[in-house]
Amino acid sequence: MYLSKFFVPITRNLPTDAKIKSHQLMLRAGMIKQSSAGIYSWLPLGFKIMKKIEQIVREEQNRIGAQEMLMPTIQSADIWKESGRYDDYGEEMLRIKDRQGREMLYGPTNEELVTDIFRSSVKSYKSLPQILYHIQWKFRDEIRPRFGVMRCREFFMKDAYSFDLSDEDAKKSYNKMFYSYIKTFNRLGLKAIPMSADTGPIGGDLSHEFIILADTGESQIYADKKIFEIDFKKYNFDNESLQKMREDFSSIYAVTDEKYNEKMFNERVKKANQIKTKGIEVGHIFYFGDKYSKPLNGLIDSKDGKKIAVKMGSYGIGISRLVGATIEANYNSEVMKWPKSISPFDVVIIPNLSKNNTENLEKAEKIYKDLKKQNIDVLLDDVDENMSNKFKKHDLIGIPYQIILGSKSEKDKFEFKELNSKIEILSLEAIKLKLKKD
Ligand code: P5A
Repeated sequence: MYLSKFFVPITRNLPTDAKIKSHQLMLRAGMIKQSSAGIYSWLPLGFKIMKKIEQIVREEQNRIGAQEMLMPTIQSADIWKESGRYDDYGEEMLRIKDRQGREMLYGPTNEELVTDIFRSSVKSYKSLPQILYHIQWKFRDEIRPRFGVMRCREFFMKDAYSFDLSDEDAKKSYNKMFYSYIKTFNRLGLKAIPMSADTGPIGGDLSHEFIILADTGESQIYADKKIFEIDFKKYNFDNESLQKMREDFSSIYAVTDEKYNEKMFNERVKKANQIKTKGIEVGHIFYFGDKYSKPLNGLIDSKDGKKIAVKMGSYGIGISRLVGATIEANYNSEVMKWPKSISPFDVVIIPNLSKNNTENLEKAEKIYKDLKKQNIDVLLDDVDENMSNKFKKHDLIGIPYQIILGSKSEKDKFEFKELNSKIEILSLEAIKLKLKKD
């Protein structure tokens, strides 16, 4: 992609309500544009990053045997009346009437709809377990949408739903998902801490939030540093090992302010290990048994012929929120550096084009073609502007590697820079190796 052709409306003008760095950066770098309060258009740069996040989430869901589907955004109010949540959900639900006067709503979540799909197709324990998921827009009419994509009204979520015969089996599904979340956030370059949580409007008695540390987060966090030493790679993908992993995490102190107890924190965590900061909830998982299957008649024949309500859990990841959360975790001193796994491009070529330097542009185009052939996703900054402006712009776009064609470049060697590190002078072959190796 040539930057001159790429639709990235970089701007200096910020609305006064852009209070946190991710919101400011996303607007400045032309990643999103607000269309009304808490509702955003995703412009090409922001959209590309969000799609990369979505793909990693998808791969890790598929890996544990969850199956992707797609449910609509608009739902009938009837199933919500059956579950009893139509009234409970309150003002956050956007209610709509169609031309026949039927009550509809823009889905804030999908427990009811997926239970309806399940009850009409699955009858026997032989078809269990099942995990279904989709990645779809949700709408919650938040009273105070704020912080850009972090707390908005329309947002993109991965939501998965598990169906099991017994509580015991359902906890196995829960453990698989717990593991999958740790792995997913790790691939996104984030250190997420699982914390046992309250269940709110989703319900149930077992729940974990996955929280990343950031001083602009909405929840206050108290945790023991040791939690970062747990390495998910040492656990196998069998239930015994996954249960052990969940217990290992639970054995280390990590809570949000709702569950905080100062005395216990000081007793259990030595001073040097105490983390007291803010955090952002990027995922939330729930086990609620038959809370929805019972009222909605999601029944299955068990082995002994009895009809029992299927045991369910639901598992959410805020995909659009993760774009903002990743920025909060990685944007420092005016420089954004995307983790390699979700960077909008693998590398950017920045030729010095001052004094109409066509030679540098030609060189850049040659490198561009060569890297493209190797399947490296490359951006060429062919915009005619001075180098200092270019660098400022790329500090916002955040591509982690730069090839600079400037005064220090030699005939076959170029300046290669990893953001926040020193420049090296390298041949194109050495650069390719670097881009591959990391
Ligand atoms: C789990 C999946 C649920 O909705 N039902 C289906 C369950 N959980 S949740 O915690 O309410 O939401 C899951 C994740 O979605 C993100 N999220 C938001 N992102 C942006 N703006 C919002 N207003 C918003 N609300 C929730 C969070 O990442 C949350 O963990």
